[in-house]
Amino acid sequence: MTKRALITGITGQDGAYLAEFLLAKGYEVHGIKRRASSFNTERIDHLYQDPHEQDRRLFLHYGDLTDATNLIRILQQVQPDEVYNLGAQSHVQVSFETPEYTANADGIGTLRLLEAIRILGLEQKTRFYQASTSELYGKVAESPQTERTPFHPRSPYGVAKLYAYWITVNYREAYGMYACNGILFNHESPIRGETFVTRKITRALARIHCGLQPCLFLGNLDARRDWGHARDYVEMQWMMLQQPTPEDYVIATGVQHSVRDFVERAAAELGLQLEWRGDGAEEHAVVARAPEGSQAAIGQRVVAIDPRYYRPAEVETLLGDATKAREQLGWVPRTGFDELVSEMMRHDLALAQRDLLVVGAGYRAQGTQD
Ligand code: NDP
Ligand code: GDR
Repeated sequence: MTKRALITGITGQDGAYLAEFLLAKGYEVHGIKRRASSFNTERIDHLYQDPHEQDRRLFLHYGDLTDATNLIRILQQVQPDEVYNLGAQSHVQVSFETPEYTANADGIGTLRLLEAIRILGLEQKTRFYQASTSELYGKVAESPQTERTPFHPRSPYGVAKLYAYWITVNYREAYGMYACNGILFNHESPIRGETFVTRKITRALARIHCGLQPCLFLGNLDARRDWGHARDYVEMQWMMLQQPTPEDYVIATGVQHSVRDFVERAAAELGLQLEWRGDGAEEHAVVARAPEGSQAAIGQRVVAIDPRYYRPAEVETLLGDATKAREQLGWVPRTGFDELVSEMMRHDLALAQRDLLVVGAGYRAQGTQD
């Protein structure tokens, strides 16, 4: 029997990798996409099948986590074996500006999905994955963080996800549902949203190298994260739903780097050597060495601080201990930090080179707003 999966957030980074992974496993994949005034399916366009094709295995439904009736109707139609709740307003800084919407989509949205499963009597059939996050730890109580580390979220996003975490646990305990939380640490890729710090760095440095942009503005360079590759992490989302009993798992690499490290490593990929000067809000990096052909000039100030990117409350450091996932799910992170940065940098260099051609032909290149 072909298994059927429903993915909320299929148009996002993880949704795209997960859809590809499940299709390769032979699943029929249904995804919820939001109505937008412009195309928002770029990440899954390579998987798209024309509705007139025979033996179609990818289906998209219009919907939103803030619309309960819509979710009930989609679940009733699809009758999924597995639901992956990846949909969310996922940007931490933006959540300070849209706290109520973030709570609605990320927190209550999770409740709506769980209730839809219950209302339709699918509790025994449908397995549920909740995209929980290392942001739950926030102001960390211990390091590294495990499934037993207490939570102290530091943003409206983290607080909304805290509700989603506990309501998932509660439905498991109250109704015997197969529902679990993947507490995933930061994971990135060439299709990471352009305003998350890693992608912002690789895009901007590639553009600086090509002469398309003079400088990259960042906030807290000292923030430390445990960065892995999204492609590796979605496999664990699936794995969590294939176990005999539902449990919650930390997924992380166990290696930590600062934002500054990420900048240096990404610049090195382009052959650029940076030199840091000043401190605090005055800290900046200039080019100390550049390869032939680079448009970045020696001495050019290419990284600077813009306090606009400081957060009202910051998560300074996160480092995961994924021992449980390693022992029970066979988790091994395949992609290390250097390889991750290198893959993202190569991808964004190719995009910048394409933009250079576009600009050379007299057209405007892609936006750089963050
Ligand atoms: P993205 O921001 O790339 O994708 C989020 C997805 O959610 C998009 O498809 C977006 O649609 C959709 N979405 C946003 N709001 C709604 C809504 N109201 N109703 C329905 N769909 C909505 O996130 P990622 O792929 O990086 O992350 C996937 C999930 O994992 C998120 O829940 C995130 O919070 C969580 N997470 C992510 C981590 C990471 O490091 N990437 C780490 C830990 C947890 P659209 O394309 O239209 O905007
Ligand atoms: P995060 O990711 O908040 O960890 O949430 P992000 O890449 O946005 O920030 C990481 C750290 O970098 C610092 N930083 C900046 N961040 C952004 N976006 N832009 C900047 O200019 C900048 N300068 C410094 C931040 O202050 C922060 O400390 C991500 C999201 O995917 C969440 O959905 C997910 O739950 C967590 O990862 C795990």
